[in-house]
Amino acid sequence: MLSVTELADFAQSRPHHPERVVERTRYRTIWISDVHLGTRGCNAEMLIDFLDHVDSDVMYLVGDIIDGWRLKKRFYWPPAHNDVVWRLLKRAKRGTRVVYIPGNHDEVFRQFTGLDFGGVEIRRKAIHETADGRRLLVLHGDEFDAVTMGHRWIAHLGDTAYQALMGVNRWVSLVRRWAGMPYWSLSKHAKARVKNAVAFVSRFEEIVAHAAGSRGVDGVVCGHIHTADMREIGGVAYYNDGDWVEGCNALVEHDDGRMEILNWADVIAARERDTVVKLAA
Ligand SMILES: [Mn+2]
Repeated sequence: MLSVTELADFAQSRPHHPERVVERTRYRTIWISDVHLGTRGCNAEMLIDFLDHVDSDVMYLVGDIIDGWRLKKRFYWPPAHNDVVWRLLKRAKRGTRVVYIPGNHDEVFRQFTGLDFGGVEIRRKAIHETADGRRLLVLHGDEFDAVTMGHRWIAHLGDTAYQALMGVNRWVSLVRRWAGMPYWSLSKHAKARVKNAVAFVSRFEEIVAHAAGSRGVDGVVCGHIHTADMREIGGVAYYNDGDWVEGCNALVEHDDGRMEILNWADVIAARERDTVVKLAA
């Protein structure tokens, strides 16, 4: 478990899972959000694998990185979750510009807006300029909950139902891993089939894109709804960087400004297939 002295002594501390020494794929920008450290649903090992394989000039942490709501109810902090924090701080130390935009689950950090901690800039929102000169508004997305869902208690109610679904999801993942099957998210597939969930997602996307358009930017990057997506909505580029509970996604910008959504479970599966082929050859 992470102690305060350990965090203060971060420069000397070592991660539980050592960093892999592999050539990292470099991007201009990386966005991740909805990691939900401090919950059992968080796929910290997959995120560690991601962080060890990629690099970027700028990295945006688009909220819900740590789940303060869950931690308050029940303290859960395995070494892998510590290792994620360690890697994020290490990146900032190595020269990546890290911008942390707290979400609703880690809103406790919003009071530090404008401050820099260990090279991590804490902001309420940001404007990112792409290599091809487009201006993107970066925010978590819970700002629109009042419009999409009514009141905040509904969000909490949703959170409880969501935690229950995540519990089932975790068991499915464990059984699949035990059976040697690749990662697959039950909840992600369930959500895609439930009409209300689909309607909610598209309504959220439209509202966020519309709000961004009225602020005069070319596009918006957000998280919050755990549904990675990139598409044009009413002349505004809408990007959602997904999550690390169900999807294991990141949004990346290439050097020419081209954007891409990475599905890290697929990347790992492809890498493992390659290894098997090489071993067989
Ligand atoms: Mn959120």
